[in-house]
Amino acid sequence: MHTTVGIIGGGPAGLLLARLLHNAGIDSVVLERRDRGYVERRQRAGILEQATVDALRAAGAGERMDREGMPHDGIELRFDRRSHRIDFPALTGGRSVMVYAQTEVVKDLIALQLADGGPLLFDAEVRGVDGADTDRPSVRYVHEGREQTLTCDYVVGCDGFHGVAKGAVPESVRTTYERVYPYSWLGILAEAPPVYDELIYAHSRRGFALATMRSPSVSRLYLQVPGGTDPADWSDERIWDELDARFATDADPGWKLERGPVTGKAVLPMRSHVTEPMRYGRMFLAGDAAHIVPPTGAKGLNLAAADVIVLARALINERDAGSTELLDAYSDTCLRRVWRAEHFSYFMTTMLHTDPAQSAFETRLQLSQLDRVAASPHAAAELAENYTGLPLPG
Ligand code: RFL
Ligand code: PHB
Repeated sequence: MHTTVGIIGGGPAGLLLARLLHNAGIDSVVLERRDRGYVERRQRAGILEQATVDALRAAGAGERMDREGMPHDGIELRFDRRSHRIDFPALTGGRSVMVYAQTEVVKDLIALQLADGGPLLFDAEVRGVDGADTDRPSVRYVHEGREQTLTCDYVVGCDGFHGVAKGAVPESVRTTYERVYPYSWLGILAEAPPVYDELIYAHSRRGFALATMRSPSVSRLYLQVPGGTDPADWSDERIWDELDARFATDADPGWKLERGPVTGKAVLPMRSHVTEPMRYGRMFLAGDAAHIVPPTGAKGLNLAAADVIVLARALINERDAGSTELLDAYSDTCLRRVWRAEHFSYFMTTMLHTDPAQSAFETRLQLSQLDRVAASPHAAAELAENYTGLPLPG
């Protein structure tokens, strides 16, 4: 089989790239290791930046998002038993975000691709990329029990942090930057209406907590826990009690989360990681395959979308104008945004979590930083601009 763009991975990056290329009349094949049900149910991110929302709409994938997504104009910060709201549109000249889960974005993109797009193969595990630095790269994969080869004009590794594409870049040209945090998140999904219509990020001596949502009747909640925590050690009651303790605020002393059946529970490690460059010959890396951020800044999914928007434009430009200028600039263009998001995610994470080894001095610095965000419109605007996301280049 031959295609113009061979896409490894059917997560948000691979699926959105396939859609953007299809809309421009460029053919692609998406190879996804897992089955459709698994990919559609995998609980992950929930916040779409303005630019991601705009891009999904422009790609013709925004219809259900506009019907069911929940536009949010701010977040609440809780610290030192106080509450402070960050008003996004007021601080950023009108920008906001949309709460619409990654599972739903993925379902919408899969449905479109299967309806009228190029091949999207599930249960197709890629084993390796050959000849990435030649004119005719190829992808080796196993599908229906047989090893097969897809030859391509370009290969795009959208295969996430544990994918194989990165491994096709020789060590001698690859640099990685990494930080692993000494804590994890315990995330739950609960059949309980969110008590409040915005997200709440809480800093407390007991550790970080986040209240977010999936719909008007389903809450998503996170607690900072020690790395290596077994979710089985946390009974539902212990989780709810701990969440209430971390969100406690003197602004509303009787405030409690509404409880309901817990339908999912998982521990997520926290990591920052960047692989540079994001291109080797005719192979490009996009999304988590090239970079990971801790989820405190809600940037992972949005960075994945931004990468493939930049890449689709570059591939279309190469076809239409015969110029590789944008493809040549791809890695640098993306990495500028990636490093901004890396910094913001690190900033949010270290400001809001309690490192088990941190001193009382460091706790006072965190509270001072939170106080600054609450007191200064300049500091709040810096947070709001990063959270709602910078405009895409060009
Ligand atoms: P994905 O979504 O990981 O998709 C990669 C896809 O590639 C497939 N794959 C392969 N396919 C074929 N052959 C192979 N050899 C393959 N190896 C892998 C995988 O099955 C998968 O379908 O990457 P993508 O598209 O770059 O999208 C990035 C986002 O998914 C990610 O940044 C965010 O979800 C990060 N993230 C979160 N971000 C947030 O902002 N808020 C969150 O609450 C949040 N929770 C999470 C997360 C990431 C998690 N991971 C990756 C462990 C929770 C988890 C568990
Ligand atoms: C989520 O809705 O799962 C979510 C929202 C914001 C974050 C992380 C996760 O910072």
